[in-house]
Amino acid sequence: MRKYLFIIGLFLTGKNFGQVQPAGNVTAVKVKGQQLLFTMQYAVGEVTVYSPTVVRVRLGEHALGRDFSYAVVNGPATTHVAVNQTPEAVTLLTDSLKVVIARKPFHVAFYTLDGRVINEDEQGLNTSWINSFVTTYKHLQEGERFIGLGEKTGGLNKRGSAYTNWNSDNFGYRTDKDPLYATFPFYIGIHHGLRYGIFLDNSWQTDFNFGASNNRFSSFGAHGGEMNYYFIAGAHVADIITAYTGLTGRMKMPPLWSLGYQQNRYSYYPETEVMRIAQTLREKKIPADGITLDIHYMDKYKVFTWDKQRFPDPAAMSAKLAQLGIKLTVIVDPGIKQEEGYGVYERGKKAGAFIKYPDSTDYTGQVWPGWCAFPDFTGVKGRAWWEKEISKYAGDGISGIWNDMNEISTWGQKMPDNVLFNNEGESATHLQMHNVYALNMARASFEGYKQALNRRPFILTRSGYAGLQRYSAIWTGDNRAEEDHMLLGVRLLYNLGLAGVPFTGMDVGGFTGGASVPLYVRWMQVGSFNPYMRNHTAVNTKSSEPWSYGEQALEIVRNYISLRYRLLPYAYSNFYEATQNGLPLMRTLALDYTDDAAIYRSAFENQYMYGRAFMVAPFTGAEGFGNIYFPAGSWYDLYTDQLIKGGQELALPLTMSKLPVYVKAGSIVPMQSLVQHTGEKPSDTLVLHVYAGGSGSQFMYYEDDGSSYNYEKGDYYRRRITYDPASRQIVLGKVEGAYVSEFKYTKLALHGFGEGELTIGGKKAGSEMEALLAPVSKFDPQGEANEPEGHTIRTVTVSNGQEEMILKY
Ligand code: NBV
Repeated sequence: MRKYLFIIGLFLTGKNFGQVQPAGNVTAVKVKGQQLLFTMQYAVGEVTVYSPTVVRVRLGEHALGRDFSYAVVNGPATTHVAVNQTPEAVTLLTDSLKVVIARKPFHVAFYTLDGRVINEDEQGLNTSWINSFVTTYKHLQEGERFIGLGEKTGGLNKRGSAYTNWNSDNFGYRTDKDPLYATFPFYIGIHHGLRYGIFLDNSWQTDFNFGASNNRFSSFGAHGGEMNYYFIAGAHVADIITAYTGLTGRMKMPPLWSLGYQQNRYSYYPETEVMRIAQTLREKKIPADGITLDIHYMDKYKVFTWDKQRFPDPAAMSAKLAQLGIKLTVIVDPGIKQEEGYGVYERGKKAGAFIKYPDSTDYTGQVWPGWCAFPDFTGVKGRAWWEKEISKYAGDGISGIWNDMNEISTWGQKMPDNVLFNNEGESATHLQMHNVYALNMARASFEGYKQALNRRPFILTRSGYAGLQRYSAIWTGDNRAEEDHMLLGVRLLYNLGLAGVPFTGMDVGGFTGGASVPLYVRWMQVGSFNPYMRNHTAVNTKSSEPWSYGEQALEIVRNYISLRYRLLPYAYSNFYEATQNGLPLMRTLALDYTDDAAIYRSAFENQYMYGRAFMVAPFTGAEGFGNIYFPAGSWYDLYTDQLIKGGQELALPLTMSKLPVYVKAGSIVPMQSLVQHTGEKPSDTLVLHVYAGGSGSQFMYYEDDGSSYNYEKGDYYRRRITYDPASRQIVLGKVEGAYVSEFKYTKLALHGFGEGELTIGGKKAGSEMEALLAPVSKFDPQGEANEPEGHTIRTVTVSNGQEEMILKY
């Protein structure tokens, strides 16, 4: 029937259905190695195999343009592809996929090698254009779920929702707001035990529809440019993220200090106030590594200047803070005040660094400093000028750059469509460049500041686009100090993780408004299990430093930030993993328990994994009980070691002093002694917690100097730790890399291993019994109930050598 309608449509309109223009039938196919070139009645296209699991589909209505992307940095790898042509279809066979491209009309379907449909165009709709808008429609599979899409509100499962990507400033946004600040046009579909990713690499406004219109199709499209998507197959969600970051790149090792606690407010000034905050952190024994200066540090909000009344000698202040182990991050905005005599502006003007109207006058918009010009980060000239200007902060002792307002946000003015951007030499309008502006600002800040510092800079951005992880961490902007925001924040961060961005955070405590004491405490607890932890609040709000909510809150918050510091070896190793395979620290349960329906329920969708070992169940306030879902396997209560069987939901008592955190049986967790900042040396013993059970696990333990790029030349310390219950052994693998570990000893802390004989390297080993996990037993200041009496773990301490070491039990 549909076929007939199509033919009638063609007949009536010549070639299209009213205004809807399909690609039509394939009229010619050319095979070029791993690539197929298609000519269709009303379009042209390419289908390119990037790897056995990654296939790119590119379609243009008339011709294909320059093949350029700000997101994708790696091209196709040479791989084996068999092509088979029949009058009906062209089939591509890779080592993992079968791709069938039907000719009449052009229709793409992806299959497993045993013939199961993973994803296919919706028959009759396929890909079509309405003027310059292009959309691809995909058949909605029975029970299909959708996850990902980066910084998006809503639940874990996005089925039934539609989203738009257009980077937007969102002061105090609602928890259902769309779009937010950043664009990651990459999602993962899940059905019948299969999963796949689709990355629509198109910088124009893009729209995604996950069955929000009906039960027939999902769709994705753009307001201009080409249909240009990557289909990624994978047995596990993790494989898909790895393949996606294989295309868009991975983060580099962050400076170790940036994993510490960071204290913000809009704004700390003058210098005496900054010093007071730093000193109070130390006096109150709140471990911390950073303070951030918001816009009031500048002279009348002019970027790259200091208000000399408030901060007479920034370098001297940085040096004093360094003595206390505190690093400074400063905010920068893209708006450059148009003012004669302001060197930054004048040099930018001379360099031709600003975005312009077609008549070559600078585009101007009003923001903090008044009327401003805006750098063109999408071209070499603009970036080079910015990189040079930003380098001046190195002399002021600044360690981090915080990129704000880069959507671009101005005071209520709409940026006109006809503003032109360099676009790497091929001028393009605002409509095409809007969503990639911030990515390129982060890029210029990263590249400029990396060079200026000659060590790892900390870069933070509010807005961005796919590939951002190569340059920057991201935070989720101006949230509100409300319960739903804390929970939404968790989902935003794990969604960003699914989009290949591992270094993520939110304004812990809430930006607008003021949190209740219980919410504040909960938020700081959850924040301690976020990749990037900074407390921030707006101007004219209640103070939000850990001592602002009373003694009891202070004590609990101190405990959790301290725990974060003890877990630094675990977090740092997890960041290393992100540099290798793109996997995030903060993981939705859908990453490992993809087909378990319970994890998608609204009651449980905020639970997440922090690395492979910890499951965090966030609660917002003073509830006495909470429902927690335990996925397959077994789980240890972090505080009591009580073992809980997976595959069930439990109503458990909650106490304010403890965030529900569970350790997956079989996990390996390295910890260090408590330090007040990352510049302070921990004790010489690394404690390696191993939790009996499951099928065991592997953990790549990683160390380096925490600040330079020498690790790229082999100056790291890496050791694979394997716990294998089948052979009843724990193996500390041979050490790799030239770096010497900070730790002389490893103390194995064995949870749930019983009391049988232990041998190390074949020799009987003495072990000690410790009441609970030492640091954690002191963890609960109130010594509240539910700590089982007499619970013990066994510890064995070994000297760290270079060679493999086997512990048998
Ligand atoms: O620079 C001030 C704020 C900053 O504190 C906040 O974190 C950003 O998201 N900034 C927005 C400017 C606008 C605030 C209303």
